[in-house]
Amino acid sequence: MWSLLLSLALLCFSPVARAAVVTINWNVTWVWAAPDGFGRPVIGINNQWPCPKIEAKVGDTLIVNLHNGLGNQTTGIHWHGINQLQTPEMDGPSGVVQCPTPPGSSVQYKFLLDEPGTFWYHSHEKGQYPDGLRGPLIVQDPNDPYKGRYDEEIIVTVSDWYHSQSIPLVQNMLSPANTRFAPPFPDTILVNDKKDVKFNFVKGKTYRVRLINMSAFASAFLWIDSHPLTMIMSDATYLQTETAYQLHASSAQRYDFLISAIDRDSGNYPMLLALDINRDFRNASLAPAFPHNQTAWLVMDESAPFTRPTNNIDVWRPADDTHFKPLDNQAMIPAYDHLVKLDFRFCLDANGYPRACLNGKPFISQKVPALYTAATVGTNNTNPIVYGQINPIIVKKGDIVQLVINNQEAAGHPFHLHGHRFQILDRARPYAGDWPGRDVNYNPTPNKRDTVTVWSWSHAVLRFKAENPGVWLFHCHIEWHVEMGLTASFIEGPEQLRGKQFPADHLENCRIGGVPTRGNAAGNTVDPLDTTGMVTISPTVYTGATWIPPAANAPTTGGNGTSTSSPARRRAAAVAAERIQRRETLFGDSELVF
Ligand SMILES: *[C@@H]1O[C@H](CO)[C@@H](O)[C@H](O)[C@H]1NC(C)=O
Ligand SMILES: *[C@@H]1O[C@H](CO)[C@@H](O)[C@H](O)[C@H]1NC(C)=O
Ligand SMILES: *[C@@H]1O[C@H](CO)[C@@H](O)[C@H](O)[C@H]1NC(C)=O
Ligand SMILES: *[C@@H]1O[C@H](CO)[C@@H](O)[C@H](O)[C@H]1NC(C)=O
Ligand SMILES: *[C@@H]1O[C@H](CO)[C@@H](O)[C@H](O)[C@H]1NC(C)=O
Ligand SMILES: *[C@@H]1O[C@H](CO)[C@@H](O)[C@H](O)[C@H]1NC(C)=O
Ligand SMILES: *[C@@H]1O[C@H](CO)[C@@H](O)[C@H](O)[C@H]1NC(C)=O
Ligand SMILES: [Cu+2]
Repeated sequence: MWSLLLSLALLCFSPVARAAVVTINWNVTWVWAAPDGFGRPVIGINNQWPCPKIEAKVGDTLIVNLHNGLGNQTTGIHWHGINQLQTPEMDGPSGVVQCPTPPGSSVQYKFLLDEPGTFWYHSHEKGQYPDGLRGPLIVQDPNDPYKGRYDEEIIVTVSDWYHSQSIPLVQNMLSPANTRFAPPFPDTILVNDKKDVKFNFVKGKTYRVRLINMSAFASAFLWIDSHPLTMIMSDATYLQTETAYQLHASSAQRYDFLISAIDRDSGNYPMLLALDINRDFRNASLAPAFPHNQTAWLVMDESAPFTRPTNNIDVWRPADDTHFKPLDNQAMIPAYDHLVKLDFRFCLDANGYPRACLNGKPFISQKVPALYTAATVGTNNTNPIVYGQINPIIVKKGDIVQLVINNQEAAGHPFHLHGHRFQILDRARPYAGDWPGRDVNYNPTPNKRDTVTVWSWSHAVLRFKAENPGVWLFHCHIEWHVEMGLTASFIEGPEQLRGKQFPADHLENCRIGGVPTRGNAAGNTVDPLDTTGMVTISPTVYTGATWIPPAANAPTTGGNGTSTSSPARRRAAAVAAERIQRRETLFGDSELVF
């Protein structure tokens, strides 16, 4: 039976760690919800929304049996921040490490929770997660170094929220008329998927807050009246404690901090959360009032007034997360074997559609998921040509990679790497320009994260060890920019991926969807170096996660990709667009161009 059943069970892998297998059965379904008073269909789990929190402990194995009960869309889940050691096929991105899960089908995810921390999960199927399919994933640490410093913990999620569904939002965005590359602008901000949240605090107690930013677009600021934050973790890295007064979390980032309800506390304290619309962050006073803000409350005394002001914040000076020190004091990895430099700019494709380019090219989905290509083209899998235009970067197992991102646009972008946590050697100030092309004095004890915000017209320098064979995406975590192509693919340890086997249920979903599982990006198993049939221009008709049966889908985008769609694909897109009310005002606000 598919019920929300969480069986903490079985198997002691080792008597010391007492690791468990945590099994969860999920049916992904449409649900009607009105988190801010505006009703709309959202994507939930087991007919409920908000989606459930997953909680387990480090060393556990998590099994999620996922059934797609959506009827009209495909799906797939990414476990954000989880390393997926030896299980790259469980990482989730559809079309890259697995095939989309068709409606009526199931897929099993099974992987080790190798590190403690605050994580989250979200759909990684086209632009689907802003429709609601995301939630917290907490991995508890029996050996938490801060154990004893807090009494209880709470989760605070922040998210931007849209009244329209993702598919029409992206269709509007991916139009030649969108000459300013504007993403959809959110209608509101949600805290714990609600409005008007109150957290009951007991005087004398200290709380661990796990802040998760589940935004599709906007970064959030956080400030709590009269209560400084003792930082203990960013993403899944324990920090040396440091006091912060304001935080800035970009999409996908997490912060853990302690706040104490000290004895002098009486009354109620506002916690202000505001979406950041100051696009380049160069000048904190450029956007003094943040129209999408929400006041949550730390409630000590329900009968006391809820009146303390929050609009006295006119300058946001959040703590600089790249200056936080990791608790383990790990030094900067001293040298690197492989330099990867990615220049990000918006760009237009041959059809005049707005895209986001890395080194001049947007990521374009291919016919065969890249991990399947890596497994099936033999020794040719070290040749980037076989993967098609997914911005492939081949990295040898064991190499130290220095990854430089030059942001050549006028807004900050949060970049996320799957399968790793990287050291942030440098994150230059806004308008610092490109990386100078040589190493400078870097932070000797850099913070480690899986997502870093790179400021406008500036750069960041990251280092990591490639010891996790797989295909790992590196992308901007603004979901709308992913749909524009702002993604590169690390093909890590290709030698180790040759001949890799895939679970039968994963392969079955490929069969149902008509997705080839062998050969190069175009499915050529005879000559992997023959690029015929690879997709080189994104289709002009965007159908997102809309389910299109394989018969209706063929022939798909062939050759150079300009035969953008079959009649069935066009029909499906038209129907999807028509069903959902379009927001004509979408690009109305000229101040908010990112
Ligand atoms: C999933 O939920 C849908 C919608 O409620 C229902 O029709 C379907 O039978 C469920 N499937 C399973 C396998 O539980
Ligand atoms: C969440 O991330 C978005 C996108 O980067 C950012 O604009 C917003 O400020 C973040 N929210 C919080 C509370 O940090
Ligand atoms: C920041 O913007 C404000 C408002 O436009 C302006 O008055 C101020 O001079 C700017 N500061 C800097 C350092 O550019
Ligand atoms: C919060 O939003 C309101 C309404 O848009 C605005 O008047 C106020 O200035 C905002 N507060 C902050 C601190 O940005
Ligand atoms: C790549 O594949 C071609 C065609 O099968 C083959 O002739 C060639 O030897 C392969 N190259 C490598 C480096 O394995
Ligand atoms: C794509 O191919 C078609 C037909 O083969 C051709 O007419 C068209 O000019 C090509 N477009 C581009 C941008 O290469
Ligand atoms: C799928 O079904 C949902 C719920 O009925 C609906 O809102 C949506 O427009 C449908 N179409 C697509 C393409 O999602
Ligand atoms: Cu971006």
